[in-house]
Amino acid sequence: MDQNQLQFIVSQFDIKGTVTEVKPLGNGLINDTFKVTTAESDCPDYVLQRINNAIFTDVAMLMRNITTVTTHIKLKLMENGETDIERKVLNFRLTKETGKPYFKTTEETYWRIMDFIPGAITKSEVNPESSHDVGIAFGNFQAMLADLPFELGETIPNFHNMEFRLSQLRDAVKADRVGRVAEVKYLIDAIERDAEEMCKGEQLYRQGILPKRICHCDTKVDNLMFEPDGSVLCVIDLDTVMPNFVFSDIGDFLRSAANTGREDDENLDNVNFNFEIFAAFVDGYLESTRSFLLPVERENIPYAAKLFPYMQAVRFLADYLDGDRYYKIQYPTHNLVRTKAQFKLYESVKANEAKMAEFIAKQQ
Ligand code: GN1
Ligand code: MG
Repeated sequence: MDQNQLQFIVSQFDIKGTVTEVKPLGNGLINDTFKVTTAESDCPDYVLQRINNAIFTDVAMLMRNITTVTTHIKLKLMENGETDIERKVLNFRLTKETGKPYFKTTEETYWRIMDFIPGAITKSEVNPESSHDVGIAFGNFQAMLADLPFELGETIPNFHNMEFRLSQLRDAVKADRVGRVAEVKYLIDAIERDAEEMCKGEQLYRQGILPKRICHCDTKVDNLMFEPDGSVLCVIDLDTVMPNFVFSDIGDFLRSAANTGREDDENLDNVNFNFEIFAAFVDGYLESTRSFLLPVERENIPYAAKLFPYMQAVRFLADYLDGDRYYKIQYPTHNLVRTKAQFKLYESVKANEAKMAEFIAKQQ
């Protein structure tokens, strides 16, 4: 995509200032993100994103969800007397012509623009102190959305449904599109051994014991903005905000934050569960969710911690077997390397299960 095309797209939106540059930003695996710089010091810079509409097929619904959520959060922050609200919730710009929060090009690509939060930073790691703050922040995020008076759509149906993710893997195994099944048989077997147990969330839901609440559903560390002093500002990447089990937000954060290695670490010795990060996060999360969290949700936090590396291993492996059509990859075995790293993390979390349960039982 060249500068002229990008600048043309930017010019469709109602923004202030003269655009001087549009350049790639961040490392998301799904959407393409750009930083839009403006010349004037009193005009904000912006973040331009191409929405991956192969994955998010209903862009109008997706943007309606996001607008509903950000408007509600803005209101809550105001009610709570917060200052600096424009740094604590994303602000989307509308198009000049249609007043919609997204622009569709003649080639049917979809774009949106939000204000860049000046001075804010992202991180790929957290320490126990910031993990505690993040626990509070995600708990608050769920608490603020607990009384949302509108229903949100599922932007990706069955997104964190473990039974569905396993069925996708089984389909990929059956189809064996690119002839990779034999090579990873041992991984498939290891996944299948724990499959029934890992579908506990769906089982509890069907029994009417476990509720769905509005969750972020992509709470990895990269999707948080921090002040340079380390305090948490807000969550970004709201495409997957939808009704789900609270496990989603707990589990996906720990999957990224409490991993001593990288999501795609080739050296599995680097990959282990960091209990200290877990403890700090859970302590913060329990503090800010006191008003609504049920015992069944609280008791299953260790399950949530296990579920997400397990689910991510299933998703990466399914994509590997499917010929790498979902996640962006940097080299041919990238999805396999990611699978192994996530499965190793899963095993390490599993080894900490009793310790996690004991910690939670002791919390106020
Ligand atoms: C994707 O878009 P990004 O990179 O924040 C994915 C998440 C995965 C994550 C793995 C819509 O998130 O579910 O956990 O990659 N998002 C979607 O890093 O599938
Ligand atoms: Mg992201």
